Amino acid sequence: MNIKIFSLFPEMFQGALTESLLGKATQKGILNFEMINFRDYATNKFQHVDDTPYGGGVGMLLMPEPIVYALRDHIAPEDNTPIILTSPQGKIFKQEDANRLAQYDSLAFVCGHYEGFDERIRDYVTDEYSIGDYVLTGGELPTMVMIDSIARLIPGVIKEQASYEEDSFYQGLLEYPQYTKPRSFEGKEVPEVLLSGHHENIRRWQKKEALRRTYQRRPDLLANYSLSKEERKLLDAVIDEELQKN
Ligand code: 4H4
Repeated sequence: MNIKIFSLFPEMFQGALTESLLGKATQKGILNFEMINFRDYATNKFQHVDDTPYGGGVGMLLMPEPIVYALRDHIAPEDNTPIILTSPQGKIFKQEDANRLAQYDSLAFVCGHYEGFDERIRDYVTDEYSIGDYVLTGGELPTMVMIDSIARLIPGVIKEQASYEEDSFYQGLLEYPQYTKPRSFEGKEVPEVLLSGHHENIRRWQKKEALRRTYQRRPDLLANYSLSKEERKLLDAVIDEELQKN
């Protein structure tokens, strides 16, 4: 996958895209990142890319020319590459969006910045996403977050493709509690069932505990989750147990 990133601060991506799994995937040729600084497309001699808002108001807005000219210079009109703008006004980015975007051969990200951008820029992008209901100083971190969640779905980026298929949000529930060595840590024991070697009992325990965790922490996910007969029975047992605790 080729990923073009349009940002005023390309050096911010050093590390996030060059280290660990994404760095290794780049070395293997699975991922390719292109950094484009749209300040290079500013139309004034001072290379300004933002200006004050018409109608007054505090802060500065990114002007349309630098971004639009940079997009036009790097993405052909007939290209079906998704052009993704990051901003607090975007659709909340979810796993299903990562799953969809991971299917493309190329993606482009426009990092919003300062206090916002000229509305006309929205006519030149295909998607607008927010990573959450809070305001950041720039769109670079949201772009890194989205790229990370998308790239890990591309074959060869993470070792075990199956591992993401068991991911929390990939299946619509939160992950069950996981344990590794030692068996006993400061008096805290690994659940016996996980040491039993009885795979069916382990599978059922993991499913029940995923339902419990989702019930406790994210009832909204449960509301959208289609329960199998077994899961319905396990969830009923979880609810009974939780009600008895309180
Ligand atoms: C844009 C800040 C608009 C404030 C920005 C406004 C996010 C986010 C983000 C830099 C940009 C901010 N981007 N998810 N959350 N004045 N980007 O906060 O319209 O409120 O993706 S404003």
